[in-house]
Order: sequence, then structure tokens, then C-alpha cells
Amino acid sequence: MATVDLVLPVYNEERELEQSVRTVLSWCDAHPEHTWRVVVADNASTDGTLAIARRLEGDLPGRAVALHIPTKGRGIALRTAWLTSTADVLAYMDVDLATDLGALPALVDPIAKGDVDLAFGTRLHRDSQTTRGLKRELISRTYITILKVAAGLRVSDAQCGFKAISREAARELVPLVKDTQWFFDSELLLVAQKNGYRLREVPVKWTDDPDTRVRIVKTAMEDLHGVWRLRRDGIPRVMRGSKSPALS
Ligand SMILES: Nc1nc2c(ncn2[C@@H]2O[C@H](COP(=O)(O)OP(=O)(O)O)[C@@H](O)[C@H]2O)c(=O)[nH]1
Ligand SMILES: [Mg+2]
Repeated sequence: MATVDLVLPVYNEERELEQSVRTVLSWCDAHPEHTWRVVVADNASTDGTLAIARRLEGDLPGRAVALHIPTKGRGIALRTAWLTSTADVLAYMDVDLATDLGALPALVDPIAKGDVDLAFGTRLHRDSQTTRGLKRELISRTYITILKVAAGLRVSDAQCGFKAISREAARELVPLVKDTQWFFDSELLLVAQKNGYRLREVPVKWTDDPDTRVRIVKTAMEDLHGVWRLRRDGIPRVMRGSKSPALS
């Protein structure tokens, strides 16, 4: 049995937030093999998202937590939520619950057992069941090919909003990840792979929610810039017991 913080990063999600938190918590109630907490990580929302998150925290003490980070960016939200958590396993998923919750044990259990450091959902594995439009499918496949060829990443999907990491690995790896936006996920995987951490792909059942916060062209440019930055600067190595990471 482990303590698990499941982070829902949110930006202007007042319509879906409450229902998603309640759906996730009732799933958690049906899975008492771990002690679960839902952490709503909001930054810069301009709608009622934060107020809803705070009300849920009050209504569901110890089970729902509201976190507010002043600067916008999904990466910084995850970084803050994970690095301030004391749970054994730190997970996250998109608030639209595009990933079927049935994959959560496959994501969390290997980390709770100590067999894996970082587990991540994949929509592009042969065992995944992915329903999404042609445009997003093409972008996703093109992007992972670039990550494989230009950065040497050996995974089938880097950007699925469904990941979990041990607290120890998060403490070592997340401070080395510079991106604060969408490239955060790819950079985390690259840093983990380079440093020999134990990764595990988890095929998921994914039903795309067309309501998106992603600005596709801007995000694609930022992702390419991230790949270029890591090629230029190198991927940092974890120096256990040292404060300054070495480059390789
Ligand atoms: N905290 C935080 N969450 C964000 C931000 N941008 C997007 N998100 C969340 O990231 C998740 C995935 O966003 P979504 O729009 O569904 O992405 P898509 O599925 O790739 O189209 C959702 O839970 C969003 O609310 C941000 O700037 N800060
Ligand atoms: Mg989505």
C-alpha cells in the first residue's frame, strides 16, 4: 500500500473540474489498495476554476487539495505539485479524463512496489485503444518520430497526459527539467532515460476530448525548440549527493 497524489493540472476548467474530481475520487474509493489524494494544480485560470478547487478542498478534507501557482504553464504546475508532495507515488492526468481510469493500477502499482521509477501512458502502443481526430493523430506521430530521431528517445508516446513517478525519482529528476510548459513531459522522459531510470510504458484507452487548451502551432514550435535546446546543451546527468548537475 502506498500514498498516491494524483495531480489534475487545470487551466480554465470550471466546466469539467468538479465532475472529474468526484469521478476520480469514487474510482479511488473502489481501489483501497492505496491511499489516494487528488491535487488540483491551477495556474493563471481566469474563470472560476480556483474557487471550485478551493470549495472541493473544503468539502473533501484530506482527499482533495487545491494548489495555486501564480505563473502559467502545465510544466510548472506539475513541477510544483510533485516537488511539494510527500506522497510515495506522484501521478498526474488530464482533467478531461481522456485516459480511462482503468489504467491507473498499471501506472501506479509498479512504482509503489519499487519495480519502476517512472511510468507513462501511451496512445501509440499496439495494445492502446485510441480514439482521436486525424489531425491530432498525425501531429502526435510526427512529434514522437522527431523525438526519437533527433533526441534518441526510446518510447512510443511522450506527451500522453497520464504519468506517475516515485517521490525519490521526482526529487532527483524534476529539478533538472527546465521546460515549464508542454515540453516538460518530453524533457522529463529524456532526462530519466539518459540517467538510466527504470521506465515503463502503459498502453491506455484514450478518448480524445476536443475541448483543448493547446495552441497547436505555438506548442509545436516550443516543443521543437526544446528538442534543439537539449541537443545544444546536452541532457543533464543526476549527480547523487551533488548540487550542480553535470552535462553529457
Ligand atoms: N495547471 C495548468 N494546467 C494546464 C495548463 N494548460 C493546460 N492545462 C491542463 O492540461 C490538461 C490537458 O489539456 P488539454 O487542453 O486537454 O490538452 P489536449 O488533450 O492535448 O488537447 C488539462 O487538464 C488542462 O486543464 C496550464 O497552463 N496550467
Ligand atoms: Mg485533452
